[in-house]
Amino acid sequence: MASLQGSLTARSSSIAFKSAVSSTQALRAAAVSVQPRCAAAPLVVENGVRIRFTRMGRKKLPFYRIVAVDSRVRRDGAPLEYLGWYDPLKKEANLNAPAIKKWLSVGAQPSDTVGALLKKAMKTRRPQRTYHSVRVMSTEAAAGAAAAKARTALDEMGTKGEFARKESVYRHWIRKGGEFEPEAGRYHLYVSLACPWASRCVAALNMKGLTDVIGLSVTHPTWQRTRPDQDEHCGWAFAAPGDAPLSSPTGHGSFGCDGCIPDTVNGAKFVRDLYEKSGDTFGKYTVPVLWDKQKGCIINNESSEILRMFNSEFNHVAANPGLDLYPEDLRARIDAVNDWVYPNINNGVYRCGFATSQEAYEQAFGELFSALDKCEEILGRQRYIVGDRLTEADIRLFHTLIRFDHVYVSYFKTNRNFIHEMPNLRGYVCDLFQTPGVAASVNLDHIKVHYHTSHPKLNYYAIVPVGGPEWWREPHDRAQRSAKQ
Ligand SMILES: N[C@@H](CCC(=O)N[C@@H](CS)C(=O)NCC(=O)O)C(=O)O
Repeated sequence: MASLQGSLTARSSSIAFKSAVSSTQALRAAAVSVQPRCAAAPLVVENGVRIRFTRMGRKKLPFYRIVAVDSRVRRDGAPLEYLGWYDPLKKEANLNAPAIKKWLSVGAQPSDTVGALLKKAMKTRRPQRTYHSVRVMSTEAAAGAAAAKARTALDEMGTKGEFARKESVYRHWIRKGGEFEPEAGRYHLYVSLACPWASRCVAALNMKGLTDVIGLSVTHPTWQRTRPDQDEHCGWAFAAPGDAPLSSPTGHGSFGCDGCIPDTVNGAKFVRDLYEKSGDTFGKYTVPVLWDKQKGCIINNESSEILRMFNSEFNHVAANPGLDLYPEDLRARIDAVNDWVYPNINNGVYRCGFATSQEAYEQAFGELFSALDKCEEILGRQRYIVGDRLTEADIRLFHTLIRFDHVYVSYFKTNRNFIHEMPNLRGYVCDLFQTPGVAASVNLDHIKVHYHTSHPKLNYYAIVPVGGPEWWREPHDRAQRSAKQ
């Protein structure tokens, strides 16, 4: 059933699955009959459990989580278990098949829409099977199967050796009058300062003056085995300054805990614990994570959305509410810049570094440097990437550029040239680094240590290159740059 996971085609149809899921009595009988064989974790027939979508995402950008809920509790009550997601725009789904099977086997009823999706998944991956013929797993076995699949970004490969990053799963929006109110003290941000996506959120947190209002935890930069007794997963671990240094997942090196901030909200040891607490047992377990202390769950793990919420939703409690990183009059231009900077630069460096074929790497490399050349040209004319005002597009671009010379050039093989050799980009990085709030979102040690010590496939011995000077601390003349647009 692990094969349920993956892309779905829109067209498939099958009556075999339909007949199976609609026959509740048969399922209940199957569940009951299987109980004696599941002594370690007996299955209980649940009444009133439904498997349905909950809508996430933003206006015109629907995105659904698939959840098991107790239909007798409030519609917005916490789900019994989080079972996957469905992106209707991309027609992609990710299903925790063992967990879904577990619920179906004890009589949970899928909604029509979820039923149709499951039918498509069955048709796409196992056309010869009906649901009845699938072996029912115990809860324990299902958890084990899910854990064995726990993934990291390095597993997200297309068929031609290209890195294909998956969508973030948690997409709730904080807004006044909504389910998630923008209250001081209610939310907590979990990050790694090595991660460019998470660091953009930290920059926004600092720049908007939200550090007294939204809590922060910072992971150790070196991934650790998170469940060494269960599976091979390696991921983010929490530590406190002064804790014993950690080694790489292969036991190499010794990396201190300076700059880490432990989790005082949930007492989690790993970021994975936070996802599991939110009912998500099949990864990947990424940062940033925005946590709602009131509801006790993850509400958003998509950095571009967290950044925007920090920008616009907390102004009544922000120390710097006047700063607008996504001003109305520039939105179309900011979106247009993000549209080519994200695939070619932010994600482009990963597409170079994680490629497993020469063709995929060269394609990404070409697109990366064309986009950097375009930035260099634009920044010769104007101070910021969208014009004369600093916007979120600059924060997003900056956090890739600051990692470039010390990590990406060698580690991700993006070695046509360094950023410090491109005069406009060099000045631009200095300018942004020296903007209040930004430097505190950069930790070069965490950056260098994370990349070089966390992926044994790419750097087995976890040797961290020494690297050159921190040239972005030097003076620059960007303020004199005219604002021709
Ligand atoms: N789309 C996400 C991407 C976040 C992401 O990929 N974070 C990486 C760190 S740079 C991560 O946590 N990876 C963990 C893993 O791959 O297991 C965002 O922008 O927030």
